[in-house]
Amino acid sequence: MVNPSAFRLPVLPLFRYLSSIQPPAPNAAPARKIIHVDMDCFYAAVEERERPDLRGRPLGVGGSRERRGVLTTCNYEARKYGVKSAMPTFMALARCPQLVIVPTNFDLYRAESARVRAIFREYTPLVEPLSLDEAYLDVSHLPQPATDIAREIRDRIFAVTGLTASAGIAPNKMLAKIASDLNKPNGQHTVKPAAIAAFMVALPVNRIHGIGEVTARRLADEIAVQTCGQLQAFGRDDLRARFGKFGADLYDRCRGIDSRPVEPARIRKSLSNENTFDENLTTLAQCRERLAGLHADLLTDLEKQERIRPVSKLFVKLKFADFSHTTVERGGTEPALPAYEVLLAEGWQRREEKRRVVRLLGVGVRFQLADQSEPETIPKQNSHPNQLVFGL
Ligand code: TTP
Ligand code: MG
Repeated sequence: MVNPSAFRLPVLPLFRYLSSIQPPAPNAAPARKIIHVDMDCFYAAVEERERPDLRGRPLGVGGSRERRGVLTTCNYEARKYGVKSAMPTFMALARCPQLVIVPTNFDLYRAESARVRAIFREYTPLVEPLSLDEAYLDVSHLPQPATDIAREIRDRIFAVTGLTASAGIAPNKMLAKIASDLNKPNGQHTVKPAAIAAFMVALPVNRIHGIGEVTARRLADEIAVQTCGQLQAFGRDDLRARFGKFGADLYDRCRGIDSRPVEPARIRKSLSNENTFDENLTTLAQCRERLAGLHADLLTDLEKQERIRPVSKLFVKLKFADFSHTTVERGGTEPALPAYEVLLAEGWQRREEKRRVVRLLGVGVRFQLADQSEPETIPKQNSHPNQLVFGL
């Protein structure tokens, strides 16, 4: 005989459960869909494509041993021997004597990078390049799952360039970038919103962008933290007290929270360095002396920020004591000091009266705009207030 009470619904627990389910807040922001694409051993892959005879052999791209060169990157064959980016070539050859070294060809890498970016823009205007071989894409507005979009983009890149790329797909930039490394080369990984908590628990803290060796060591030594899960035990104020403003960011990052928008690049058209002097400069000799210092800083900035952008023009700017100013500009690809001295002398001639002493000097370069299809202004970030949460 079956006991009828065995079939009774557990009404009260069910009621409690149902009333505990919160309807979505009407203004809750929808989950974003961010893709981070990173080309595989980019420069080396381009070189390998150009020289099929090198395929399958360990390959490094960079300066030769004789010229005390350094590798920019190497292919995956070479990585098996412990060869790495930024390694001095002599050291790379010590680890892998059969390593083939080819010099860099930035024109070619730039051209390939432009073709890849053009593919990205077929999908979204919200493309934020991080370097020639890496970019974030915001595809929140597209109805397809971002995982499928990423696969399609990687297939398109391969069809157009013959190069492979890896991708990370997630609701924010930090997670997408971490994820793009997980199935490298020629793979992808998706972190769905529901999987973030579990994903973060075991993640080593040094995977968070901004945590370098020094911070990682401090976290280990000072608070015995190695994983994001362990870091979650610390309050925001505590982390801020220990690590400053970055500490507050850490509180969010170790939970997988990152609200930074994808910011399409504003293409820098020029780079310059100028200074207003405490005391006006009254002779050309004084100006030349100051020019040399400004020029040295310009070269440093160029090296750091725009190492591979081709220069098309050089200019010198002078502002006079009456606040009028003039710019002398010439076509040129080499920002060398003598060229700037010529421009300065010409600008100096433009003083109309002897009283017009110089209060500001500037030196700069204008860049060739290689990819004219690049947007020059930042398109407004789309918001999608009525959008449902689409699957990643
Ligand atoms: P990465 O994406 O860091 O490296 P990669 O594309 O060669 O390899 P991976 O498959 O791991 O992504 O850098 C992109 C390109 O930037 C790389 O091909 C060469 C260049 N680069 C340098 O010039 N110096 C460097 O120290 C690094 C790390 C890269
Ligand atoms: Mg890469």
